[in-house]
Amino acid sequence: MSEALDARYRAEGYWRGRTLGSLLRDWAQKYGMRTALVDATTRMSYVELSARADRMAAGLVKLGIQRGDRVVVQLPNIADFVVLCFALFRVGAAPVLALPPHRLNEIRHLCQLSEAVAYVIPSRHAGFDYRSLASAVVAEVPSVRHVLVAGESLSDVDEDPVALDEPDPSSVALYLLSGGTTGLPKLIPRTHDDYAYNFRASAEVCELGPASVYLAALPVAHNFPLGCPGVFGTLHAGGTAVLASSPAPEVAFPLIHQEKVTITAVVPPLALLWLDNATSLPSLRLLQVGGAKLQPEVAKRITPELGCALQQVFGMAEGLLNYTRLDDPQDLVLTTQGRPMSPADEIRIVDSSGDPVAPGERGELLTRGPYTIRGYFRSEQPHSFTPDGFYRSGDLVRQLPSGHLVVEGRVKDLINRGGDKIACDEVENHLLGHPQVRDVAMVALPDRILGERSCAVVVPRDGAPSLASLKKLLIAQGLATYKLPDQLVVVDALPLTNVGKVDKQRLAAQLKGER
Ligand code: J2J
Repeated sequence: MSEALDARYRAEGYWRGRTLGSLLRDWAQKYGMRTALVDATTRMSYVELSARADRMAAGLVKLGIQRGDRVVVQLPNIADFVVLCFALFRVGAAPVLALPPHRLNEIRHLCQLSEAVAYVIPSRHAGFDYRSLASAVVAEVPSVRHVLVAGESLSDVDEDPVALDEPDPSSVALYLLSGGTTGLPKLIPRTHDDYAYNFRASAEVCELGPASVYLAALPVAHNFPLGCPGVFGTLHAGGTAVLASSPAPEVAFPLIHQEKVTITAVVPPLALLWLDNATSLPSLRLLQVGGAKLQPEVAKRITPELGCALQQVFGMAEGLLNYTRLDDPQDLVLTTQGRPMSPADEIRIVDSSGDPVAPGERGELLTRGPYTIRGYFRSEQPHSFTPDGFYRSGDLVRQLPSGHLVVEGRVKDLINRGGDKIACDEVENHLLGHPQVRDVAMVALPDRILGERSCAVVVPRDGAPSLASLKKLLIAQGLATYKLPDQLVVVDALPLTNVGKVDKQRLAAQLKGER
């Protein structure tokens, strides 16, 4: 079954048998001294980027990092992130792309699960000391032999290039993190073949070319700014990728002006923030918005107030990408989350028994295709995939006759806090350790800016806990900052379904009045 699909993806040219490291060699040949990458301190041509990746690859090999190894990378938007990724691709070792807000709880898990041999960090970023986090990780995870600090020890990973065997293009190039439905983040193995197609086809949909300047405003470790088309798609097209240290208007807007940025990607709360601080951004042609549902009222403001076209993007690190197209009628751009990127994407929309819904009806989106995974790394997830290899997205959608999808909700127990995904059960498990928490349910409440904010609904024991004490506990447990509840509601009991599980739908409805 899956072999037949693989053969089809190769025969039809989706998978071209090239490694990401060798693609950078092609780009260096083709685009030479054009500017590939810009960050706060560096401007690098394609030739220089490729040369630096070779030197870092040689340095990694000297450290003993080998093909098949995994390295947890937790870097902000700096040029070294990109150099390191390509260095690892050339070695055939895979980066595991952690996000900057992750803390001990997540990083320990990622290092243990991936048996990472190295962990790469900034010294400090956004007021947080990553060195002390790294010390705690090293103390707990024996596989981690090296901690490399950007701007410090990572700069010493620099040797004269050595000849390296090409990795297998069907092997894993990188691991993205799952927004997850349960527990800690799962690792999403993306191969050279599939990820190359992901960013190549995305670049085509967004009509990128050598004149394109892409601003990575979101954390570049995320699939959206990395490969949809993101930094990698921009490099494929011969454009320039600019890395912003923050998406705040006071950082991003001057960069858009100075670098004549033509395209960037944001989550809906950032789109709102940019709109509320709007100035003229004459170079900007396209604003991609995705990661969470964009309300039509906000969508409508983008072109008049920012002067650029809007593209809605409904993507997932597991694969499937839906884009509104640049020539789509305006009502589809404003009110849908786009249609699948690839002619080889297969989608099914099913009811709770797994049967296809009638056309236009709402159901869960299942998908299979040339850049969608068929399983997580080392994780038994029988519920995440169908026997014939479709990924169950957990998203409730309906499809219009044009093929465009409208996201209408979800079946997964997750809070989408302005694009940051919070698996409820993970937070609930930690909160159950609080002495004043008898029972707890995390639910999403509507929020004007975030779309959804997180609410801990607590059945107390020995007097009600404070929100501050819940947050303190989660910080002490090392949870990522975005997982802390925004709000606390104390109740006598949680509503249950007839199988005895917490009825979150009813709970959310009961809390509708909460502000
Ligand atoms: C509603 N929900 C959306 C949208 C994602 C591009 C863009 C986003 C992601 C991403 C990505 C949504 N409207 N426009 O990887 O390459 C929710 C869905 C989906 C989940 C995936 C990309 N866009 N979502 O957000 O892996 O619930 O990827 O299943 O972080 O985000 O989350 P994630």
